[in-house]
Amino acid sequence: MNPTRLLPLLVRAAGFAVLASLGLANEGPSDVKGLVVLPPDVVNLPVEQAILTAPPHVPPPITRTYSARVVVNLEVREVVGRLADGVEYTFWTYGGSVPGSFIRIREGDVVEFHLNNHPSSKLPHNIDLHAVNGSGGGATSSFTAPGHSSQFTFQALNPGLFVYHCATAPVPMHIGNGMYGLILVEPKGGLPKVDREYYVMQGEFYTTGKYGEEGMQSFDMAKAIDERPPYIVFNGAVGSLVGDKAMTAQAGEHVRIYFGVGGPNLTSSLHVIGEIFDKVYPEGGLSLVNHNVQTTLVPSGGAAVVEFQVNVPGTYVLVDHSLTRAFNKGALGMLKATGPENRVIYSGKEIDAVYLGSQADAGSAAARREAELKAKIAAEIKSNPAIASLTKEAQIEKGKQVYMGLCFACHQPDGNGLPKIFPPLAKSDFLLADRDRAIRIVLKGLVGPVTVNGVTFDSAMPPQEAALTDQQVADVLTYVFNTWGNKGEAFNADQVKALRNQTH
Ligand code: HEC
Ligand SMILES: [Cu+2]
Repeated sequence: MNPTRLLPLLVRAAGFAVLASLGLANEGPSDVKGLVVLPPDVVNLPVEQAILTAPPHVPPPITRTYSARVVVNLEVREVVGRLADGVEYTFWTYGGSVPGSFIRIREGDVVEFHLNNHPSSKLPHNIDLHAVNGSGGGATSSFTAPGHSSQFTFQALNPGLFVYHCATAPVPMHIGNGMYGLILVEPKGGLPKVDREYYVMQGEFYTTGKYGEEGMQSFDMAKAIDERPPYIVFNGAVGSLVGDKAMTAQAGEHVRIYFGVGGPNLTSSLHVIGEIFDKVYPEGGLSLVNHNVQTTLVPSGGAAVVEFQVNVPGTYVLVDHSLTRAFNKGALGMLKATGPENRVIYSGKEIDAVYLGSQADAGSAAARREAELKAKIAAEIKSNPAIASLTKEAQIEKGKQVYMGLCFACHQPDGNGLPKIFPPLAKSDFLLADRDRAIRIVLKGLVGPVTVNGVTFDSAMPPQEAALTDQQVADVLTYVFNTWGNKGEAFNADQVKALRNQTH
């Protein structure tokens, strides 16, 4: 070892001695064993500083063909950041990001690991790397008080993609606040070359508030114990991989994603909508390769490597295929591919023609007779106010069932919608102002900006005409117009029918 390297080590060792005598760091100094005397073949290894990257980036592939002593300097910081639009959270991080910095080493490397806990931290932290063969995966040697630094050394014996995480009590809380990341131990022969590599991890956040509830949120231990997280996200926040933060590729390129699950509790059914994984290295072991996989299961505290060639341009959506997690809790990311179309591999919509299906027989004699009778009954009911009010109540009940089966997922059971995504129906001035328009929205959907109670939404509601009968549309709107403080007349199926057949 050359003297310039030795000096800081000596200073650090002396520092430990001072700390020990002051009794400052809880578990650290009492456990300090002193620097290990490394055998000459290790001492003589070339020394490298590990390149660390924040997600979704991955350090460059390792090109050397020999072992090295790799120095990793990882800093723990407690930082306030965005969990969702308008929602803030104090994340506990490795390197300032969730997941923490990506570490890339090679099988056989000897890693000199420094865990530095920033002086502004409120708590001690440590690190358990699943790539370590040894007590606690490093946790017992890395317990570090705020403003302190710990060092331990390990040799990377097993190649693979491994999770690391904090193992300080209460462990689920430290992980639940974002303390996890990935370390890749490349096999000696390296990994096959690809065009792009990305780093994505899934984790849950157990906030005291509901999904989307604005303001600063804190960790809710009771929800964590029940495994009821309001948020399940990729890379530490809702929308961390969408819009201009989406992953990118060119059509024809091979993409590799290093995917891990920090948890602390839930497993992930990883799927990319519109792609098939040409290769999966299941469970992060890099020796076994599975081919042509649609969805791969990644356990909590586990990882997988997935690869696919992006064949045609488009937006590919990365989800946990337990889909309410994706569409209601945040576990959704995107990969945008540009480049020339290949209409043989994927044609796009080729034809849109009218298809009547069973409605085509609606003109048969029996159906006509039934319709006449229904019209008679309806006329009868209309002329009898007592029956009319009873039918309205029945309609509200039936409408509630339709609402709870369909609309609630977006507009929420309390009719208040979700900030910025789904407009409210409760006391919506826009809804109540125009009954025909309300029918048309349910039938035909709605796109583009819409202002409800002074707030503008610019999203898309899918048309429901294929899913609902005229009567169901009338019922659900009667429910919506007579719930959550809304007041209005009942709707009837004829009004809906008239608008359904209108092409505008
Ligand atoms: C997949 C999510 C989704 C579902 C399901 C859905 N909507 Fe919507 N709805 C939206 C979105 C998004 C908008 C705003 C569209 C825009 O910005 O142009 C909207 C707008 C509306 C509006 C106009 C704006 C307002 O708040 O007054 C009405 C009325 C409405 N929806 C009623 C319904 C009813 C009734 C159902 C069930 C039959 C339903 N929606 C099902 C997403 C949904
Ligand atoms: Cu911690």
